Amino acid sequence: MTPAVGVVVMAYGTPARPEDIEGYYTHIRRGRPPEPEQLADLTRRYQALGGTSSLARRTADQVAAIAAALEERAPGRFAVALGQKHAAPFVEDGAAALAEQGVGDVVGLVLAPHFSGFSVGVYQGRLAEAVAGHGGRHAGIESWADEPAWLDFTATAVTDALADLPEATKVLFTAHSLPERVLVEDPYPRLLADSARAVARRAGLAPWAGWGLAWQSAGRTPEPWRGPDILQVLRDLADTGRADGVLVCPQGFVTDHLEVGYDLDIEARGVADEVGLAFARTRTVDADPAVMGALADRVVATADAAF
Ligand code: FEC
Repeated sequence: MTPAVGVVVMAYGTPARPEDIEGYYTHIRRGRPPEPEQLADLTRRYQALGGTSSLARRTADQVAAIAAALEERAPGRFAVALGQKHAAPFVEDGAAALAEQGVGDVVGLVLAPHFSGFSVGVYQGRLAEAVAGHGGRHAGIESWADEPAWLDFTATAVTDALADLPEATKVLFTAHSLPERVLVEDPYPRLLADSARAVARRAGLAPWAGWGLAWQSAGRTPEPWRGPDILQVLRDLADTGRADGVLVCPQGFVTDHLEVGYDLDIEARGVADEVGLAFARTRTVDADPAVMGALADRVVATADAAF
């Protein structure tokens, strides 16, 4: 029996081997190869994680967990494929794999909670075009940052981590920065503020004194990127003398990868050490069964409404 509905679970992608870093970086730069210094800098960051990122394995675990949850909810109804933004299998490969199985109706789910036209919008746009090219229909899940299971998971991660930190610890919710020019009328900053507020409320954090928002991993381009950057926030916080520690909650990411394992665990921790703040960051969701199950529920609801 052919499954009735396809699901392309979409993720960023990572170089499989160190020798793939240049091609990957070129893809991120829309076909422009990086300068030698840029390539050396990125290679150095991957080396700090052991040569490559664990993102591929972690994404595979998430896809398997979502597929298993869908099978439990509706045996035989869904066929699941992986589609990545910057590494094979690409979003278009995921759509093609489903078309080959004869599946025409496709739900797109991005493994990033908050919608931005520049991130989730691009994934869904590419998938919609690919599915249409195979004569199928596409329905995209835009944002799942209000998902109670994910908010609960994140709040518990915050309270667990706070238990080992000084009483005067500030929680900083971070997400990937984007260029200011793409944020005009984009819901991304509002969605991030909303989910941070919801997590803070669940975790019982004091309004504003106990938590704040920061941005991370801004691109290395001259144009303005949304701030304040986490590294600056750490320095400013230390200057005020109002906190003894900081807990970073990378709410914009669902797993440990370069932007978490390097930009936070190495770079931000280094700045915190330098300015004398205790530092920790919350665990990421990875393949947490409750959250993966909730995402499967969203897929089912989207398919029921669209097809
Ligand atoms: O672990 C890994 O190997 C990959 C980690 C990784 C994730 C990720 C997520 C997001 N990015 C977003 C936006 C941008 C914009 C640019 C950009 C550039 C890079 C580079 C690397 C990289 N990103 Fe990424 N991103 C990850 C990795 N990202 C490597 C290139 C070198 C560097 O700047 O460090 C700038 C592109 C341009 O030049 O136009 C913009 C956003 C997310 C979160 C949503 C998502 O996961 O899709 C937004 C993971």
